[in-house]
Amino acid sequence: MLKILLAATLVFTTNLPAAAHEEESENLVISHPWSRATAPNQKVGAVFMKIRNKTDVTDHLIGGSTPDAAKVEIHNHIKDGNVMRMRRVESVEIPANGSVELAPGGFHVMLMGLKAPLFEETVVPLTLTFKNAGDVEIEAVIEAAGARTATSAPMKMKTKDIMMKEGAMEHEGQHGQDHKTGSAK
Ligand SMILES: [Cu+2]
Repeated sequence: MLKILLAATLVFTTNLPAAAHEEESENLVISHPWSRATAPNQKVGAVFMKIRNKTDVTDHLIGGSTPDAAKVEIHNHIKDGNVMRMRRVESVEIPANGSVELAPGGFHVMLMGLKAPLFEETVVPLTLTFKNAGDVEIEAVIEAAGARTATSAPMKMKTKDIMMKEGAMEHEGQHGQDHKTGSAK
């Protein structure tokens, strides 16, 4: 536990570039696109990000594609009684001079028919298609399988970032094990 706290301090001061991962096009800023590592037999993945519209015109995310999956859809989560269900939607509106967050429990970009598992600390290249802005290329960073659930996010993200630091990994003999323990707290 002490080790994790120390490493967390390190992250705040030295790991800013990873946290600030951002793609900027003429019209849009897409901040920290990310997804979760998948199990070998898992055929779908969800990509999350924040999209900011720098223009005076409303835009819409209407689709996308990736070489790593057969198909890309835009989904939302809706509450059906006590159950959260995913539903395909036509588009996500990005207000003029505003932003929208694609996050667990809400809107996401769904990768259908993954051709290979998504491995932690790799990236998925993704082309997003917008009504006004056209195609925007991004790379989603793959985080740990359980990273950032709908209820608790920031601490888990930091725990994961710790593990990306070479120094931290050298100290942790059983990297995977320690990570699970850390995330669960
Ligand atoms: Cu979905």
